Amino acid sequence: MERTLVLLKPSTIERALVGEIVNRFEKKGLRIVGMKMMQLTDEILAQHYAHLVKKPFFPILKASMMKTPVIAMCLEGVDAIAVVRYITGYTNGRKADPGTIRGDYCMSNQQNIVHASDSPEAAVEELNRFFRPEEIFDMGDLNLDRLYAVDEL
Ligand code: IDP
Ligand code: MG
Repeated sequence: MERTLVLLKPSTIERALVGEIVNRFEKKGLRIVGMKMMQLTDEILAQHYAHLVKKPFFPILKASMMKTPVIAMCLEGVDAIAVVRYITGYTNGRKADPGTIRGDYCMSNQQNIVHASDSPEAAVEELNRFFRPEEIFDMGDLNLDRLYAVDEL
């Protein structure tokens, strides 16, 4: 069982797509084990997008990520990190496959609806950055027998 971070970006909030995007992850069978609205800051974005701070588009990216609060989610499931990336789709919404969130809901390379952790290491680091331990909940066996075969758990 893995946990991964998803951020619903300001473009999702502004376009009133929160319910639709949350619905996609829920319907897939990923369990929401943490969820909160928060305003991002210069400091947290410099950490979160450390690999991009020197890119010419970083100031625009930062401003777009601070335009409204975001919704941070911790999603849980077998292989959740890879599954969430797959559902999210390619970074640029214009090139993302139809059926993926970015492919279905955006036209932008930057305002691309969601962030999703890209590796097990990133998931641990990012969940620690966005959530306190007590903000992530242990759901135990709830619904697992409906979501998986016994030998998948
Ligand atoms: P990812 O979100 O698919 O993991 P990253 O390369 O980690 O993609 O970039 C993080 C975010 O930075 C993207 O989701 C997008 O919002 C923005 N971004 C990445 N590359 C570009 C670019 O070339 N132009 C503008 N924004 C970009
Ligand atoms: Mg990334």
